[in-house]
Amino acid sequence: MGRNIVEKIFETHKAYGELTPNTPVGLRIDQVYTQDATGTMAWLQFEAIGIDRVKVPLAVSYVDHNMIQSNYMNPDDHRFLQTAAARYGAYFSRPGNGISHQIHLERFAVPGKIVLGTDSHTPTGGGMGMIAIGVGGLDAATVMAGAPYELGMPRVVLMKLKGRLIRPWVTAMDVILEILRKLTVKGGVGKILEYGGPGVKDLSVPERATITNMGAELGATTSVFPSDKRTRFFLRAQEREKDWTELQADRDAKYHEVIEIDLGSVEPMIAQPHSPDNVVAARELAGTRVDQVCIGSCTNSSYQVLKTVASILKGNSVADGVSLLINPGSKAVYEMLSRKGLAADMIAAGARILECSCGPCIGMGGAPGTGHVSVRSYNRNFKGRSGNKDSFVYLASPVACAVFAVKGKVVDLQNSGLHAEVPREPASYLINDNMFIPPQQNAEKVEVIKGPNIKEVPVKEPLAEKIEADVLLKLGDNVTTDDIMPAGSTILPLRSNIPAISEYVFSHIDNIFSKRAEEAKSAGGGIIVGGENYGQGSSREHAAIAPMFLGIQAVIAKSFARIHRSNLINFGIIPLIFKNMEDYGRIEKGDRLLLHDVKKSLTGSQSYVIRNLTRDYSFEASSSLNGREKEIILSGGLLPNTRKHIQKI
Ligand code: MIC
Ligand code: SF4
Repeated sequence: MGRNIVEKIFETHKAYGELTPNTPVGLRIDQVYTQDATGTMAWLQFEAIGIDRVKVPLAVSYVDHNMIQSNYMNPDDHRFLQTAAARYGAYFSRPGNGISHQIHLERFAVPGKIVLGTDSHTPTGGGMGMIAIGVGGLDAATVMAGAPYELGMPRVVLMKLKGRLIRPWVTAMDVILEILRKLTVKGGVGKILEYGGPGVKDLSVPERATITNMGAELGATTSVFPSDKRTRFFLRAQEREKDWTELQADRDAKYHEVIEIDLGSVEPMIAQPHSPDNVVAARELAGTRVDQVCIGSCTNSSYQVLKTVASILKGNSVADGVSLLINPGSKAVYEMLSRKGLAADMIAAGARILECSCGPCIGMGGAPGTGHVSVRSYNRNFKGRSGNKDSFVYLASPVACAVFAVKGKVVDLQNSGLHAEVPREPASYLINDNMFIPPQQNAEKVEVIKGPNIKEVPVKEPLAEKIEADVLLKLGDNVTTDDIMPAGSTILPLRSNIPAISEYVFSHIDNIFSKRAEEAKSAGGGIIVGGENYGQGSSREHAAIAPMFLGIQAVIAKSFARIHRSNLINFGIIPLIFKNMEDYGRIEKGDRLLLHDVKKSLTGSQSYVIRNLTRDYSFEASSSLNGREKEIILSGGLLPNTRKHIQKI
């Protein structure tokens, strides 16, 4: 029987399990990478597991998020990550090299391999024909310690492309925005999107990577393209042709679902505040005033697309009311733009060029002003993520962003009167790996240096038989990890210090939440109630560790996003699902809930009877933990559980 690409890669990496949807499958992993904002925890956890050297063939530690050095915390973390990489056998990508996903695609991604990254946009590597999955730091640490990676087998959807993009005005970003419009932020949950069809050959590897990167916003486990002539072309241009292998689905491959997209009918799109799936055609918003424009990030930083941006800016000026920020995704791309005089065209137009890092995408500088409209070629526009919850963030292609920056407003691109060069993929890239420090040999003597802001990883007390606690917060659908554990330049530097960062849990929603949770601790802790897709967005495990630290005992929701669900389990919090969705409506903030026989229910039917003591009724919730997940919860989390297994070896 014919196989699709996902099956082909999973079969060659299978450690145990079956490729049947929803059943657990263990995979042997080829590559793991971390970024600084999640990486400090991941490496502290790796250290706590007690293994001497990483056991995967390739590990890379990137620094790209926490780049503003307004005090000692971020540079201390950078030094910690550098020394940990040297001590434990990982490459270290120095600050300045660029954004993990962009550089990994350029220098390390290999068709047919499996990579895990401690960041939800790791699927960028899917553009290279690899299975690239975002995970929490502790999952990455256990895999680096030698364990297989286990996940519930996703369903595979064929995204069948036909036709060609109408360049230069329509880009890969518009394709993924159109897909988000169709499928929504929940549309990919439990699925891998496999791209195929005749339209694939119209897209270069960087264009494919834009699409797979932002597949994260669909909630998909990952997205993957075939590896073909265009993949070979990109690898040759990166002087890595030896890494190329062809990878295609068989003609008679089977899929759980097929979605067709005609590239020729895609037009310039825009996502409106405050969700990446709130998408309309850009021309529908023509005339909307723009105050800020940001171009770059891990989604849209290829040389070819930034070259097109430069061609639009050349000889023009950024409009009076607009501030244009550009954060190129990699040093290599930035250097090429500079050497070809294209960065000069951007600067001349009035662009503020930022360093090669995440920057404004995660509120690390570049926050918009009050009531301001910011249009960004990034992937997320959740409320407050920019650093200002009183601003309005839209998402559009880099080409659209450049036009809006010059015009000072949203316009119909085709009739803007501006010229844009049709993008052409370069046949050779500038290669200079001087910002990578390769793994060190004889590393036993390397001292791992920890600054005063780096604190131990807390561990939960073992699961109790009874949970009696107050509902501290009741939330709606699609709560993001940015809502749970906000980022931004003040909070991000606290990523290595759980007691300190815990003070900011849910702070954008309820600024005394952490105080209330601390107070509730002595009365049994707290419970959070959520709607559908709870915990969508990033992979930050801080959205689980910090609530755990504040005494949150359980989250009851209608459904959970994949990475956040794993993170909750990894830190000993049971993700409970309402059996009857109407029961969601009956609970109020402040209600006191009682769960009896928690362990018995967990090891038995996974059905829990919950008594609402305040309103005097009972309802049922369930958990859908597999054998391994149950064991993790019973041990008080993945860290104690992994230690137990390692001691047995
Ligand atoms: C994001 O885009 O939200 C982040 C910041 O890159 C996160 C990781 C983090 O919170 O450190 C992600 O996407 O996983
Ligand atoms: Fe960085 Fe933004 Fe990409 Fe996250 S989405 S990795 S913050 S550039």
